[in-house]
Amino acid sequence: MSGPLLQGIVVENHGALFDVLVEGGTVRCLLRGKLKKEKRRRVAPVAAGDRVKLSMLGAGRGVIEEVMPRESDLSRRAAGSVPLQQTLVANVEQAVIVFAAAEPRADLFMLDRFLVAATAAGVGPVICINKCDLVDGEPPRARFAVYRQGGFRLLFTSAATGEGVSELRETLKDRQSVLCGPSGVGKSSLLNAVAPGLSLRTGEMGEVTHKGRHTTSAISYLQLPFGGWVADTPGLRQLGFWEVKPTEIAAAFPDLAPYLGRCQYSNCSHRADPGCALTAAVAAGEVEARRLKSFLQMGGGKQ
Ligand SMILES: Nc1nc2c(ncn2[C@@H]2O[C@H](COP(=O)(O)OP(=O)(O)O)[C@@H](O)[C@H]2O)c(=O)[nH]1
Ligand SMILES: [Mg+2]
Ligand SMILES: [Zn+2]
Repeated sequence: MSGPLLQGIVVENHGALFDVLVEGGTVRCLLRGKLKKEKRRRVAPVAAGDRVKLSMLGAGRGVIEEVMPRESDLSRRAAGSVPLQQTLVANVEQAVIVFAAAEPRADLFMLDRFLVAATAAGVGPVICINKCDLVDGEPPRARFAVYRQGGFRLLFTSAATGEGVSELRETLKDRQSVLCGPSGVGKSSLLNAVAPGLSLRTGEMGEVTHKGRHTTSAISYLQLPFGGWVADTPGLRQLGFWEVKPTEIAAAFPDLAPYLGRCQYSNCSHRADPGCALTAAVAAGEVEARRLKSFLQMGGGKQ
């Protein structure tokens, strides 16, 4: 090792190599061997957003020696038969969950899963419905009303017309965020709209999993010209959970919260049980049947 350790922030991951932004530029780094051994159940001990210490090997090349403790960790279960934790992005405080009003029309069950993942990771969710130019007037707002009533922040945007873009810029300003959601909803287009200098590539296929073939585009952590950082993620078709507890699932369902623990029987399955407070709330029109179904699908009803 030569010289003192430099501090930096991981901005991109290319397989076993990590680009770290330090004062004066980017250093392409390997991991010190001891870091690889530390966490066996992880795909990698370092992810975009991590704050690290590194030593230089030569011009533009270095070795990550140390990873600072994380403030948050948005993880998923990596693809494959062995359960491995894959950190998508570290240290973000906010997740902007992007879905489209149309093309592709938002799958609300998938939106609920993203909300659970963000909430469980301690990352504050903001729901962003993009491509509002493709639908007329109120319908998208009505479709997502349950989320607003539950207390979630909602943005309605169009990268094509600029609708809601200044609101998104305000949301990202001076904060550390991740944009996540399925492929093709306009995440990269929105980032280009808030900060044209980023020049992100759009219209590409994100994560595609065929049998025996798995391509994953890199997650890049970008510095915003108006202050703040944002991670652009490739389309995540599914956010397989990493060890999410039933109480953490419940935290993403504020609309159901007032009824939890109020069923007649403590082992209530919330399906057709007598004295179930949740099914009664659905029957009374106080809770959406679809939200209850989503909650139960994720295993949220378990004691
Ligand atoms: N009509 C319309 N098309 C959009 C909008 N935002 C993105 N697109 C298009 O949707 C496609 C996918 O956009 P992209 O930003 O690559 O999506 P990503 O995969 O979520 O990053 C591209 O062809 C974009 O031009 C929008 O607000 N309205
Ligand atoms: Mg993209
Ligand atoms: Zn019940």
